[in-house]
Amino acid sequence: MRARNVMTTLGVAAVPLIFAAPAQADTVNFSLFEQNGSGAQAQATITTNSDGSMKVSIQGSGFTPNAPHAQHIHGAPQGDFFCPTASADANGDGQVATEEGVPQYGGVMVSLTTQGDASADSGLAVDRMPVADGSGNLNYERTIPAAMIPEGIVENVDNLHIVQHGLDVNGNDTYDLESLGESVFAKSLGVEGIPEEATNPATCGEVSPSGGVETGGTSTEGVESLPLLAFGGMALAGAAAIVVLRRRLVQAAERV
Ligand SMILES: [Cu+2]
Repeated sequence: MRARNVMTTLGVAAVPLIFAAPAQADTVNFSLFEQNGSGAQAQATITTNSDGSMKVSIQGSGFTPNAPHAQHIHGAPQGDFFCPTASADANGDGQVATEEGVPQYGGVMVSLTTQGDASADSGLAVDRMPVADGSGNLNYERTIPAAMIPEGIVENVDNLHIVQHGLDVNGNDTYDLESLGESVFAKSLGVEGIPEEATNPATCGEVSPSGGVETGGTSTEGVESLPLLAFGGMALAGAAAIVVLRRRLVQAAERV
């Protein structure tokens, strides 16, 4: 039985024990493979610390150069989510868009920002997301404080996965509207004119098979209740948050 199932069985009574004996420092490796033909790939390491913080390191290549790439830890502590397969391409356009991937990869648990807030609320904070260099390499390292990490995440890192967004379908080294048009996801939040290229997943990674950790099943049980918002947290966002989001996305689009 997997560790998280044991925790579920123990239920509420186990909670004081979890707080009394925080997890030891532990390192979990992730292999991120390309999504949507992005040509990008990455290796990631998450080290959970005894103080409840989490160091995340990512080294990737093949990303849209000089462009910000939103990246998140997706899934749920006890959820059975996984990196999307081609079956998630609901409209058959050959791309698993952000909103199409949600039922398989789950919502955002942690936004892998470079500074400041790292909650799901910062899922689209592209001004605080890592930017690939001129050669398309993307390197990221940050220790995320315990206070920014939802309960249950540190103990269940091996059940989660990492998604990086933003790709260049037509190979012109920028996000544009020509190949995929406007982002359906951004538009669903009231943000017009953002390229779909900027929001579609470029990589997704589960725990490396070489790490000897079970990588989870393929059940979609329970996903029906998920909001249709892959970046997570934005379902509850008010009008003010949408305005901020629009500004951030427009700035990002202008920058690239
Ligand atoms: Cu994401």
